[in-house]
Amino acid sequence: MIVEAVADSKKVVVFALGGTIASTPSSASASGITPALGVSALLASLPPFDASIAVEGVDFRKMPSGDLTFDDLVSLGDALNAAFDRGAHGAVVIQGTDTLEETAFALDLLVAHRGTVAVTGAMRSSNEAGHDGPSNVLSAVRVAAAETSWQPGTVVVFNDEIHAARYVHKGHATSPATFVSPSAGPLGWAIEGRVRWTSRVSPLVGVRVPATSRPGPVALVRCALGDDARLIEQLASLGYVGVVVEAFGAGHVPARIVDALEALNHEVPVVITTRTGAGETLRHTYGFPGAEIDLQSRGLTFAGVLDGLKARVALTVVLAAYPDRARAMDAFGAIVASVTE
Ligand code: DAS
Repeated sequence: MIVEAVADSKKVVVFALGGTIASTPSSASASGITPALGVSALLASLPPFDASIAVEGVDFRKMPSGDLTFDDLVSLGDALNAAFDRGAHGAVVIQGTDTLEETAFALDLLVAHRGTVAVTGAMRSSNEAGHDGPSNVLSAVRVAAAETSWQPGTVVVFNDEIHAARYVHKGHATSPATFVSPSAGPLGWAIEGRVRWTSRVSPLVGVRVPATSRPGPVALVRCALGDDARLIEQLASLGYVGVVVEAFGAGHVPARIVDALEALNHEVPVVITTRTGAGETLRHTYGFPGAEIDLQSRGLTFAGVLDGLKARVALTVVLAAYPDRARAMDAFGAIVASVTE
């Protein structure tokens, strides 16, 4: 479906996946809203805008974002790469906000940086007062169409702000200002039809997952006061292909679980990140058992500035891309380095 096309226009391909933005009250017999609207309805809700932007819509999925899988994201990455091959200037992904920060980072890794991919959605559905869908989509289209002297890669455009996929976090259960970047702040904003960048991020190292590869399950475990090792000890036998541990502070775990983590790392890669939600893991400050120096000396991998969700996305993708563990972990290290640069 093509919404607008004028000579010399910039093509922006818009993929719709469902979410609150696409949700409407279901039948009289059921209660609550469910994803129902396709891309045509979402684009039809926009006011007339820049004639220089030609928008092409694709119905990709129609589901709550919690039902998306890594297989969906690999397919979406392939579809986005194909759209850029066909000459798209930029792309927009519209989906539910619940897993949007994970989708955005996965696409940042999976889509070759030839144009901006702007991911957006809404916190209020079209039957609610203050529906934020149309303004978010319009801003996302403008960000995707914007001329830049650098490659922003995948960004999240929400509530007028632009966030880097590597830093963005859904920080509120219901607020339209839910997306924040606690470590770095937004990259800029979109207002009055203008896109303003106030900072940049370095290009990410990309990953290509072969169509024949099915991403395996990676566990995400959070350390909590008084934890013992009983969960850690079960993870390999449960079939997980990798584990991400959200550790205390700058990358610390209770001394009593260190041996179990080291043993688990002999079975599958174990990545340590911080549960704090901002900042990065340390490398050479704390010397007690279970702190970063101890854990690194036992072979565990540190995620730097990637939070638990982002580290899990990166680990899932590299393990799907490279059957050889050493090669996969080299790729993981390269991603961490490119994010932390
Ligand atoms: N929480 C909803 C949303 O914000 C549902 C979802 O993520 O699909 O879109």
